[in-house]
Amino acid sequence: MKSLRLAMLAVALPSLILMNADEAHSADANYDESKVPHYTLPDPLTANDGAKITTADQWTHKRRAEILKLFENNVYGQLPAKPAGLKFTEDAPTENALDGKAVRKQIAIHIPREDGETVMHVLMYLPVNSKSVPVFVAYNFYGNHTIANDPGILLSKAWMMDNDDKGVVNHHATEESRGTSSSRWDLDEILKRGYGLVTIYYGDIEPDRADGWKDGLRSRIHHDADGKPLAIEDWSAISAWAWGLGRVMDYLETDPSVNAKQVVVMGHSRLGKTSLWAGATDQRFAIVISNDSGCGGAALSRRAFGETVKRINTSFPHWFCKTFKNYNDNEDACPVDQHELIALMAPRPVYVASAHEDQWADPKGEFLSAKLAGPVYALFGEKGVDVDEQPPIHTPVGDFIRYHIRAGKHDVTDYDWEQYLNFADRHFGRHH
Ligand code: GTR
Repeated sequence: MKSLRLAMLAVALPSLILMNADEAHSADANYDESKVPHYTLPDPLTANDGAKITTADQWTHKRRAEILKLFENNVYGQLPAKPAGLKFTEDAPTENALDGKAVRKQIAIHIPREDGETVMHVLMYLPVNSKSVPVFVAYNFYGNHTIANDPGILLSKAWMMDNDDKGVVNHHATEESRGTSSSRWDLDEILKRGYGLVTIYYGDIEPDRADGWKDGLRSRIHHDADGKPLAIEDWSAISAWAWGLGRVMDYLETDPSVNAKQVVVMGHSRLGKTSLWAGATDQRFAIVISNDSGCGGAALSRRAFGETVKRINTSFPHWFCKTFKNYNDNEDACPVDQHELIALMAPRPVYVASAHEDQWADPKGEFLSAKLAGPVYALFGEKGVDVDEQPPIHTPVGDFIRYHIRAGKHDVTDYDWEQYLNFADRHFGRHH
């Protein structure tokens, strides 16, 4: 009896012990390339009716919409229409900031709902005397006040994940939070190169937790873009966040200091998944950047390397739509894979970046997605990733689709920003 109890305890124990993130990651993830299953990817250039897509026109007018629908129905869910009655107000007076290197603007985007409004608090740093400058738009993880050591940034009042390192106490930011994410935002370089940075806390749209929809926008908008009823699980947190980026774009189109035709949407990790989905659903974004976006982002789901569909749906049931759960341990059944998400950017420039120590995000799967979107870009006469093998670290490859893997961990570094700025310069015809 005693030994039976002990045996039962031993079985139960692993789930009782609190694992740190890396241990939790390795517990049920494959990191062995030889164990990647054999898979066949869906072909972006075969239409639902079996017809071959051979021209840019067929892609634009037929196939693109099919793939977009497949992603809506199977991965991220639907999006509502742009709401009527959006309002933009100043959250704080526009001032010089960062020792005179920038102008700081703080704008509130008021999104009307049936029961009031959702407000997105936008922080912008623009080069001094900006007129029609290109900008990077990116969500941040812990509030605008974390991205720079600037006491003029309004402290976010929104709910956020507890995090000692970020000075978050009882799910709210404190003064200690200021500047705690500044290493991820190479502001000096961005401004020096003549770009603005526009950033928003993603939790303004929906708190990032399984029941965050209750407090977020998703439970307050009840119709999709076609006017059909929209249930909570018919869309997703990622769709809601992506849709929010569209509202930021709506604002940017009204701001003469910004060139709305040169807006780059960028995101890291879960927010990289979000920037890809925003770029796919809103073609006003001129360039799309995925930094270490991994599973449900740039990485091919069918490789099941590192984080898998089952794992992500279990840890983050709110990120994707209801149907995506059908592909737990069943990736082949999904009618799309993530190379087709990259293809939805065509012919706009898209950048996929990986980090060498970020095997959880499957750098090789991210590379393959970037590469395999190439045939769609070829229809437009644009080159994608023109090498067959994943390049060594610090060797960006590709033209309209670009890819790099850098040394180091899951993060955003100055190296990443330097590549993104070079990429934007080249495609916007700017020289440095
Ligand atoms: C991890 C998750 C990844 C990635 C990451 C992040 O826990 O498994 O898919 O999104 O979080 O957003 O930092």
